[in-house]
Amino acid sequence: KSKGFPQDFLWGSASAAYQVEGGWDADGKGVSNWDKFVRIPGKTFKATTGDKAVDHYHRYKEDVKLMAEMGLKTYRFSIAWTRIYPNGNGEVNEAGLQFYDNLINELLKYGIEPMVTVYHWDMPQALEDQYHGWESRQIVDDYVNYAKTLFERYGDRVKYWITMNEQNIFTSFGWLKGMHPPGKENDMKTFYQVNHHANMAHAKTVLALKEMYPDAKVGASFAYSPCYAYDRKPENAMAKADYDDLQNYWWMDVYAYGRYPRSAWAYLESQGVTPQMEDGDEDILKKAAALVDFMGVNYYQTCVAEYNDINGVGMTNTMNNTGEKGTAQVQGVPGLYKNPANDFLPTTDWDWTIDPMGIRMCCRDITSRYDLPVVISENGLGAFDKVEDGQVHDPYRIAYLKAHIEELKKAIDDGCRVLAYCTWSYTDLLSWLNGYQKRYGFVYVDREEDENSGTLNRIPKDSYYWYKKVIETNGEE
Ligand code: BGP
Repeated sequence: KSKGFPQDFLWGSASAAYQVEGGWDADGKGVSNWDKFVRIPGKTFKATTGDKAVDHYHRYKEDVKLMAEMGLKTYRFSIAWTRIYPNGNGEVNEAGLQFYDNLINELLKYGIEPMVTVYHWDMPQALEDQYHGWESRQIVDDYVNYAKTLFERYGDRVKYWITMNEQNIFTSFGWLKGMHPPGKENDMKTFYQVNHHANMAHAKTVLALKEMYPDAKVGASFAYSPCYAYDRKPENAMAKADYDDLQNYWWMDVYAYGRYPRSAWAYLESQGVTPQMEDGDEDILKKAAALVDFMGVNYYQTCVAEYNDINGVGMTNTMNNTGEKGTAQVQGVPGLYKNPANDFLPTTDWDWTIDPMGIRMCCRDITSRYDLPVVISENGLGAFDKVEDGQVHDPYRIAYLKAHIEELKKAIDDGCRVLAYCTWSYTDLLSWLNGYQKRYGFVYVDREEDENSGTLNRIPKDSYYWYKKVIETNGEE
């Protein structure tokens, strides 16, 4: 018989500041790298911006009320650094601090546990201008200073903290694929240096939090795509091992063990791209790793690894950012691996595989490799939704989430400690590269790509009412 979900399981849903808030210059907010990046022609799909997004900044009360009616146990959201420190450092902006006070208090009023992401990709542009943001070691102190300000202000009410969202994605898209700010391509050397800075920022943030609030719960959120070897050919099994070392353990080992995987490090040495470390860094990484409470996992899909010839495909091949099925191209690292499609799995309109078992594999791997509890900080289906007679019927989303929750339950039966499950997303919101029509929410938002069309009215979808029952029955629905 299944153990089922623990009684105190946190059924949740997630968002990120830039994707929902809007109010991009409201009440003293500074300009972020994304505010700037989306204004570069051709950088994002349909030249959509988050200027207004879904106006959560002004409508948070309405959004939280719907959460309460749904019975949501936790809401994961991120804080915009530029609201707190418009210039990244220096003077703090009280109005920005106040906004998150209000949001947190509104959640607590209804008994919803706030789960706060310190950084979900929106870097103050002032720090890009001052020293190129993540590329400079100076970022570490500014990051920790910003994080401490949050802990001082909200630490009495916020127990769950996520230091950083998907470091693997924002760094690879920013320095290898050219699709996130600062828009660089194939800059391996900087990519690894930036990652070391981010790891130090994460680690020092963990140490600072635990010093101030020893009982707080903290971890980083990692975009985890478990990987299958293409077939039983030994060279493809090796491709999988390379993929895991360089794409998964390269980050998770740092969060959990405080060290880089040895074989990945050796590969970096062979390429002349190892990051520069300072004396004492390893010690700090290790101390933080010992204090981390969970691994945050954003799970969307699995992938396949196949040996990639030295003249093979690279990282800058086209992604499907249009929702036109079948347009994504294979990406890879020459000499190591490439990631072909998996014929055994269905895909979304954006060519992401749909593989519920993958969520169980994430939990299993983290449990056996790190023996850490897991917080599923994102999981969801991006789809084109339609309003019909004032309703949104999204059986495909319900099917997707239901199948993943069933596999999560099996992971718990397998002995994994899973603390929370947050769907992506709560309301519809901006998809960084895909605009507003790739929808993930339980709550539909009437919004077009154009800032000025759409009422921004909220309509709970069928999945909203379904998830309400999931929560009521503690996952038995
Ligand atoms: C994750 C991000 C989210 C969100 C989600 C969906 O990588 O943490 O911010 O955007 O993916 O991705 P997309 O919007 O590309 O469909």
